[in-house]
Amino acid sequence: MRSAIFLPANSDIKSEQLEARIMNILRHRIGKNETAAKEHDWFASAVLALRDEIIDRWIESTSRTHEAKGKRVYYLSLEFLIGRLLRDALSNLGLTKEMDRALREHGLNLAELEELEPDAALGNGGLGRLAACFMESLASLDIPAYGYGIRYVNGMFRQRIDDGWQVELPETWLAHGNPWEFERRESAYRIGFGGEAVVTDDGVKWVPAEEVEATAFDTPVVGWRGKRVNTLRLWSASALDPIKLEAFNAGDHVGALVDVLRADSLVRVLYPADSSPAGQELRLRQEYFFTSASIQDIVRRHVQYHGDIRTLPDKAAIQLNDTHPAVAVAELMRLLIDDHGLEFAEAWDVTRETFGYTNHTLLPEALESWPLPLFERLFPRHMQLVYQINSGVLKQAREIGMSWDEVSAISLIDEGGDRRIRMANLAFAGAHSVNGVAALHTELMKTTVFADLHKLYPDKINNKTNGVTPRRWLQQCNPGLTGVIKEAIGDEFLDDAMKLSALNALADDAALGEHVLAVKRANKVALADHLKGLMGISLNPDAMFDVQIKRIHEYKRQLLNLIETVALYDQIRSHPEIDWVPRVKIFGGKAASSYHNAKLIIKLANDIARRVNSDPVVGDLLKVVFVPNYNVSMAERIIPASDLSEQISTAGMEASGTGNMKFALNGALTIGTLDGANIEIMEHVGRENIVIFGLTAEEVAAQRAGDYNPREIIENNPELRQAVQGISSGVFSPDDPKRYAGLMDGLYDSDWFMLAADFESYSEAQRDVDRRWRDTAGWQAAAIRNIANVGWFSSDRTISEYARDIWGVM
Ligand code: B1N
Repeated sequence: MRSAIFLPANSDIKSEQLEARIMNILRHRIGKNETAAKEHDWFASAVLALRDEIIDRWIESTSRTHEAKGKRVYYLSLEFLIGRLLRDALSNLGLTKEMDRALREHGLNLAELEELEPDAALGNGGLGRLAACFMESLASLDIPAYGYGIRYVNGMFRQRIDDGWQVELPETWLAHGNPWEFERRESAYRIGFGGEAVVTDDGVKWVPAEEVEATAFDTPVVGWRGKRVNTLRLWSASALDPIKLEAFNAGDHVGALVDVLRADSLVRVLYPADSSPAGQELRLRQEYFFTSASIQDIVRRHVQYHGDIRTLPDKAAIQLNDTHPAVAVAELMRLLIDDHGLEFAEAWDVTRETFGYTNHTLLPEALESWPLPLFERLFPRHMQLVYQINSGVLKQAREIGMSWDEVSAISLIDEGGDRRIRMANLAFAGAHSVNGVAALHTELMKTTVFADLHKLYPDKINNKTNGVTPRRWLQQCNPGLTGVIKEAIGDEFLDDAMKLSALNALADDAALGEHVLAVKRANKVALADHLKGLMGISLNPDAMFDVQIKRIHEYKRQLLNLIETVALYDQIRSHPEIDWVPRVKIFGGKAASSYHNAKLIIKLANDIARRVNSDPVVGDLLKVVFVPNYNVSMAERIIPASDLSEQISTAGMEASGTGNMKFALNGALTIGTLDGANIEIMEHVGRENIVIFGLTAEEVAAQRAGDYNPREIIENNPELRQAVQGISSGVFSPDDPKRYAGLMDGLYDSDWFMLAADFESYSEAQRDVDRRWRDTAGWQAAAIRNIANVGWFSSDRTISEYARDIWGVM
């Protein structure tokens, strides 16, 4: 329900009004006139002018929820990969044209100003980007919600490629200030660490040894058509006593500032690790810092508006985005028992009814666990509560007759070797819902990592297949395609992505096919221009743009793609007379700073690119590009310009993937394994409109358990053998011939990620892609069928399911 007190959704504020506002802000808030204004001043003025528009709706959304005494959703996430906001906010408010016109009056270009906005990269990859898509869908579906996270000063590092190697540089996204955020000094909380739990007359109290202050910074999140504006609340840290005067006066000028440094370190930098734990104390402190601030904020708001803390589950649904905020379970228990006087059993009921937990990975190395002594030292009171929770859980397990092995698998404490707290078990026990992010992933949760917990709590695990917001990932990043779709089927799909299915009836329509093709070509030309400027490389827009952009990780198998690229290169050189389909192989992605093999794979991509791109025999038939500093904004350029989407993880290892959905929505065909959401994409677009290859998850498990022999496979496949030997012997690294010997030895000796097993099937699938490409009309029809049938992967659908099944807000 849109309230009418402010502007209607597709605002007809004239661009003159917007312009007047911009000029007023430039003069009175920025303090400049037109002659003195630099481009950043114009950018800030444009954002602030738009922000005024947003604030009215923001206040209105909040008061509407207050009046209705409605239930709110709280999404706790250590990562929010939101990217740029200007285009998103303009588009969702229907003010793009108005802003464009307003700026033109002063000789400015909106698209150019948009480029000045830094990416807010407060996340690593899929998990953080999912949180951002969810925030947008929550607002679009008019669900009252807060996102809670950390206001990192340095988000994801900037990647430079030096001589083919990744170099990490700090990203200073706040350098020019952040016009989107509001500091809320009134919303500040004390966050404790260390000390001890003391028994007092009215129960146990935690007396921390250190405390820092968490202060809220709020960013408005504008939903589609401006329906609702929600809040992304990010916490910053400061010292309670910024300068220890005693120390300062005694001449210890550095020591006097130690508290400031300690607080600052909590929000200084995002851990750049995707799908792997950073087992450092600072990480655990970060997790607790933002979790405690968020839970305190939620509890305070509840008591203020609803009085009785026992009704919390009626008014608050808290979703834990992976285990990073799982300490929330113990923190809420502590507040309920120690501050609000609830009995343990009652507090436990309130806690479980309030929390939901989403699991995003089954990779064993990614499951968070903390050494018990560390946890106990930082959180002595929480440790007591974890023990108490655990004894209840284990008692239940024994009561239903579980074996000793099962009981110890369920325990919140891993007793093997050094004792550790298992955060996934804590989250599982402390939540009423535990969900996976794609159907296969959810089934694997039940049969592998969570099998024993699932036996004890058979009603908790449920599936919520991921989704992406079609506003950012179709309308904003691909206005050309959006226009063509509108012309073909009208504009209902703008409000309901399922309506894209009307395109099915037109999939073989030659005129539509040509329009889609023309838009794709224009997007490819635009990308080629951009990459020419960025890297000096010339790309042929008529070649197939074959793209793998995502974090660099062995399980995602960029190496499989690279080896196949080398095999193709060898074939083209042996048979230059064949009419090969010209391809541009585009790679992009960051490697965790400490991930040796991932960094080596980046170097290999660059070494292959250098060799292939300068080979005159190959010419335009094959180009290899490693795009530096892949981020959200780069994805928005690359995806609309892609023909082929590489989703080739070892089956069973990619929990869902979300890039896969974005490509299909923009009319790329997928070459992929039966992994994560690829399976569901196949089910939606039809088996004929996707290229599937490789082992299934079950087959991967069987091979690993059996006598998998990669050496034999490599030696018996001449193409694979030649490619692997070439790389291994230094064909692509003449300056250091042994550079890749170890990486290739790993394939012969263990090949955990099953590259050898899947190579033949992958390379056949690639030749199948070539055949399809030659049939332009057939390719276009398949592309249209992809667009038509992936509306289901809108995060609006995902969020509706969470709202209905987990949160009880719809
Ligand atoms: O979460 C995405 C999925 O689409 C991807 O398949 C999945 O790999 C990704 C620790 C993670 N899982 N786990 C993480 C990120 C950071 C970190 O410190 C783990 N990311 C995923 C959304 O569901």
